[in-house]
Amino acid sequence: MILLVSARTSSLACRLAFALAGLPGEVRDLSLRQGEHRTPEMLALNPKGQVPALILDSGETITETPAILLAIGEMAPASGLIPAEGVARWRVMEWLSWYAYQFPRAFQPAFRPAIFGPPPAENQIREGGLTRVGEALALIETRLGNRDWLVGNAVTAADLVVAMMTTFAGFVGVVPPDALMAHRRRVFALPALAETLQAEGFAA
Ligand SMILES: N[C@@H](CCC(=O)N[C@@H](CS)C(=O)NCC(=O)O)C(=O)O
Repeated sequence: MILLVSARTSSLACRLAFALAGLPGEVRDLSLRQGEHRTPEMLALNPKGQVPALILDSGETITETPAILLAIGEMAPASGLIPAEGVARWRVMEWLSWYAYQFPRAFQPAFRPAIFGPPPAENQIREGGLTRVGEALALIETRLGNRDWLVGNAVTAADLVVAMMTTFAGFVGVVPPDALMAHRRRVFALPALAETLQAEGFAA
Protein backbone atom coordinates (compact mmCIF):
# COMPACT_ATOMS: atom_id res chain seq x y z
CA MET A 1 0.00 0.00 0.00
CA ILE A 2 1.25 3.49 -0.80
CA LEU A 3 -0.07 6.76 0.59
CA LEU A 4 0.72 9.72 -1.67
CA VAL A 5 1.13 12.92 0.31
CA SER A 6 2.81 16.29 0.16
CA ALA A 7 4.10 17.84 3.35
CA ARG A 8 2.07 20.73 4.82
CA THR A 9 -0.90 20.28 2.53
CA SER A 10 -4.35 18.77 2.91
CA SER A 11 -2.83 15.27 2.93
CA LEU A 12 -1.84 15.85 6.58
CA ALA A 13 -4.87 14.19 8.19
CA CYS A 14 -4.48 11.03 6.09
CA ARG A 15 -0.78 10.90 6.83
CA LEU A 16 -1.47 11.17 10.57
CA ALA A 17 -4.14 8.47 10.31
CA PHE A 18 -1.76 6.17 8.44
CA ALA A 19 0.83 6.57 11.22
CA LEU A 20 -1.72 6.03 14.01
CA ALA A 21 -3.14 2.97 12.27
CA GLY A 22 0.31 1.42 12.02
CA LEU A 23 -0.52 -0.07 8.63
CA PRO A 24 2.24 -1.63 6.57
CA GLY A 25 3.17 0.36 3.50
CA GLU A 26 4.98 3.37 2.20
CA VAL A 27 4.26 7.06 2.55
CA ARG A 28 5.50 8.84 -0.56
CA ASP A 29 6.04 12.57 -0.08
CA LEU A 30 5.66 14.41 -3.40
CA SER A 31 6.73 17.96 -4.15
CA LEU A 32 3.71 19.77 -5.59
CA ARG A 33 5.94 22.70 -6.47
CA GLN A 34 8.06 20.46 -8.68
CA GLY A 35 4.99 18.82 -10.19
CA GLU A 36 5.81 15.36 -8.85
CA HIS A 37 2.07 14.68 -8.41
CA ARG A 38 1.43 15.20 -12.13
CA THR A 39 4.07 13.01 -13.74
CA PRO A 40 2.68 10.41 -16.19
CA GLU A 41 3.35 7.70 -13.59
CA MET A 42 1.42 9.56 -10.88
CA LEU A 43 -1.44 10.53 -13.19
CA ALA A 44 -1.77 6.90 -14.19
CA LEU A 45 -2.17 6.04 -10.50
CA ASN A 46 -4.38 9.01 -9.74
CA PRO A 47 -5.91 10.89 -12.68
CA LYS A 48 -7.06 13.65 -10.30
CA GLY A 49 -3.39 14.61 -9.91
CA GLN A 50 -3.85 15.46 -6.26
CA VAL A 51 -2.80 14.34 -2.84
CA PRO A 52 -3.80 12.57 -0.71
CA ALA A 53 -4.27 9.31 -2.60
CA LEU A 54 -4.11 5.77 -1.26
CA ILE A 55 -2.88 3.07 -3.62
CA LEU A 56 -4.12 -0.30 -2.41
CA ASP A 57 -2.16 -3.51 -2.85
CA SER A 58 -4.78 -4.51 -5.44
CA GLY A 59 -3.63 -1.52 -7.54
CA GLU A 60 -6.85 0.40 -6.95
CA THR A 61 -6.56 4.05 -5.95
CA ILE A 62 -8.75 5.70 -3.33
CA THR A 63 -8.92 9.49 -3.31
CA GLU A 64 -10.71 12.14 -1.22
CA THR A 65 -9.81 12.63 2.41
CA PRO A 66 -13.01 11.24 3.98
CA ALA A 67 -12.84 8.05 1.86
CA ILE A 68 -9.15 7.54 2.60
CA LEU A 69 -9.68 8.05 6.32
CA LEU A 70 -12.56 5.59 6.24
CA ALA A 71 -10.38 3.05 4.43
CA ILE A 72 -7.47 3.47 6.82
CA GLY A 73 -9.73 3.30 9.88
CA GLU A 74 -11.52 0.18 8.65
CA MET A 75 -8.23 -1.54 7.80
CA ALA A 76 -7.06 -0.88 11.37
CA PRO A 77 -10.18 -1.25 13.53
CA ALA A 78 -8.18 -1.38 16.76
CA SER A 79 -6.97 2.17 16.12
CA GLY A 80 -10.49 3.46 16.86
CA LEU A 81 -10.03 6.09 14.16
CA ILE A 82 -13.39 5.09 12.68
CA PRO A 83 -15.68 3.75 15.40
CA ALA A 84 -17.23 0.42 14.46
CA GLU A 85 -20.89 1.37 14.73
CA GLY A 86 -23.63 3.56 16.07
CA VAL A 87 -23.73 7.25 16.84
CA ALA A 88 -19.96 7.51 17.31
CA ARG A 89 -19.38 6.21 13.77
CA TRP A 90 -22.04 8.50 12.31
CA ARG A 91 -20.62 11.46 14.23
CA VAL A 92 -17.12 10.87 12.89
CA MET A 93 -18.54 10.66 9.37
CA GLU A 94 -20.38 13.91 10.03
CA TRP A 95 -17.09 15.64 10.89
CA LEU A 96 -15.33 14.23 7.83
CA SER A 97 -18.17 15.37 5.56
CA TRP A 98 -18.17 18.78 7.16
CA TYR A 99 -14.43 19.11 6.60
CA ALA A 100 -14.94 18.24 2.92
CA TYR A 101 -17.53 21.03 2.74
CA GLN A 102 -15.44 23.64 4.55
CA PHE A 103 -12.19 23.03 2.69
CA PRO A 104 -13.35 24.43 -0.69
CA ARG A 105 -15.63 27.16 0.72
CA ALA A 106 -13.39 28.56 3.47
CA PHE A 107 -9.79 27.39 3.33
CA GLN A 108 -9.17 27.27 -0.42
CA PRO A 109 -10.43 30.82 -1.11
CA ALA A 110 -8.30 32.03 1.81
CA PHE A 111 -5.23 30.22 0.45
CA ARG A 112 -5.63 30.63 -3.28
CA PRO A 113 -8.26 33.25 -4.14
CA ALA A 114 -7.01 33.37 -7.73
CA ILE A 115 -8.69 30.00 -8.42
CA PHE A 116 -12.07 31.57 -7.72
CA GLY A 117 -11.96 34.87 -9.56
CA PRO A 118 -9.97 37.44 -11.53
CA PRO A 119 -7.37 39.65 -9.79
CA PRO A 120 -9.74 42.55 -8.94
CA ALA A 121 -11.91 40.18 -6.94
CA GLU A 122 -9.09 38.38 -5.16
CA ASN A 123 -9.07 40.42 -1.96
CA GLN A 124 -12.80 40.09 -1.53
CA ILE A 125 -12.61 36.34 -2.17
CA ARG A 126 -9.78 35.94 0.34
CA GLU A 127 -11.66 37.99 2.94
CA GLY A 128 -14.75 35.85 2.48
CA GLY A 129 -12.64 32.73 2.93
CA LEU A 130 -11.00 34.10 6.07
CA THR A 131 -14.38 34.97 7.57
CA ARG A 132 -15.64 31.45 6.92
CA VAL A 133 -12.42 29.99 8.41
CA GLY A 134 -13.12 31.97 11.60
CA GLU A 135 -16.73 30.78 11.65
CA ALA A 136 -15.65 27.16 11.17
CA LEU A 137 -13.20 27.40 14.06
CA ALA A 138 -15.86 28.94 16.30
CA LEU A 139 -18.21 26.08 15.53
CA ILE A 140 -15.55 23.49 16.31
CA GLU A 141 -14.78 25.23 19.60
CA THR A 142 -18.44 25.11 20.60
CA ARG A 143 -18.82 21.45 19.65
CA LEU A 144 -15.60 20.45 21.43
CA GLY A 145 -16.62 22.20 24.66
CA ASN A 146 -14.33 21.15 27.46
CA ARG A 147 -13.79 17.64 26.16
CA ASP A 148 -10.42 16.31 25.02
CA TRP A 149 -11.65 14.64 21.83
CA LEU A 150 -14.46 15.42 19.44
CA VAL A 151 -16.09 11.97 19.55
CA GLY A 152 -15.87 9.68 22.56
CA ASN A 153 -12.87 9.40 24.83
CA ALA A 154 -10.02 8.89 22.39
CA VAL A 155 -8.66 10.23 19.15
CA THR A 156 -10.69 9.56 16.00
CA ALA A 157 -10.39 10.63 12.37
CA ALA A 158 -12.57 13.63 13.31
CA ASP A 159 -9.77 14.98 15.52
CA LEU A 160 -7.30 14.59 12.68
CA VAL A 161 -9.25 16.68 10.18
CA VAL A 162 -9.96 19.29 12.83
CA ALA A 163 -6.28 19.47 13.85
CA MET A 164 -5.52 19.95 10.16
CA MET A 165 -8.06 22.79 9.92
CA THR A 166 -6.51 24.46 12.96
CA THR A 167 -3.12 24.15 11.26
CA PHE A 168 -4.43 25.61 7.98
CA ALA A 169 -5.99 28.50 9.88
CA GLY A 170 -2.53 29.36 11.19
CA PHE A 171 -1.15 29.16 7.64
CA VAL A 172 -3.62 31.85 6.48
CA GLY A 173 -3.11 34.05 9.55
CA VAL A 174 -6.29 33.27 11.47
CA VAL A 175 -5.46 32.71 15.13
CA PRO A 176 -7.36 29.67 16.41
CA PRO A 177 -9.05 29.85 19.82
CA ASP A 178 -6.94 28.54 22.73
CA ALA A 179 -9.12 25.44 23.10
CA LEU A 180 -8.38 24.43 19.52
CA MET A 181 -4.66 25.03 19.92
CA ALA A 182 -4.78 22.79 23.00
CA HIS A 183 -6.73 20.18 21.04
CA ARG A 184 -4.12 20.22 18.28
CA ARG A 185 -1.30 19.89 20.83
CA ARG A 186 -3.14 16.86 22.24
CA VAL A 187 -3.28 15.27 18.78
CA PHE A 188 0.32 16.15 17.93
CA ALA A 189 1.53 14.75 21.26
CA LEU A 190 0.40 11.24 20.37
CA PRO A 191 3.65 9.24 20.43
CA ALA A 192 2.90 7.36 17.19
CA LEU A 193 2.90 10.69 15.33
CA ALA A 194 6.36 11.93 16.29
CA GLU A 195 8.17 10.76 13.16
CA THR A 196 5.41 11.91 10.81
CA LEU A 197 5.24 15.36 12.34
CA GLN A 198 8.98 15.71 12.01
CA ALA A 199 8.74 14.73 8.35
CA GLU A 200 6.01 17.36 7.91
CA GLY A 201 8.28 19.99 9.42
CA PHE A 202 6.41 20.59 12.66
CA ALA A 203 8.65 21.28 15.63
CA ALA A 204 8.68 18.59 18.30
N1 LIG B 1 -10.99 16.95 -2.26
C1 LIG B 1 -9.61 16.55 -2.05
C2 LIG B 1 -8.75 17.79 -2.18
C3 LIG B 1 -7.31 17.45 -2.31
C4 LIG B 1 -6.49 18.67 -2.65
O1 LIG B 1 -7.01 19.78 -2.86
N2 LIG B 1 -5.17 18.46 -2.73
C5 LIG B 1 -4.25 19.53 -3.05
C6 LIG B 1 -3.23 19.67 -1.92
S1 LIG B 1 -3.87 20.75 -0.70
C7 LIG B 1 -3.45 19.16 -4.29
O2 LIG B 1 -3.08 18.02 -4.46
N3 LIG B 1 -3.18 20.15 -5.13
C8 LIG B 1 -2.35 19.98 -6.26
C9 LIG B 1 -3.08 20.22 -7.56
O3 LIG B 1 -4.33 20.30 -7.55
O4 LIG B 1 -2.39 20.34 -8.56
C10 LIG B 1 -9.45 15.88 -0.68
O5 LIG B 1 -10.18 16.25 0.24
O6 LIG B 1 -8.65 14.97 -0.52
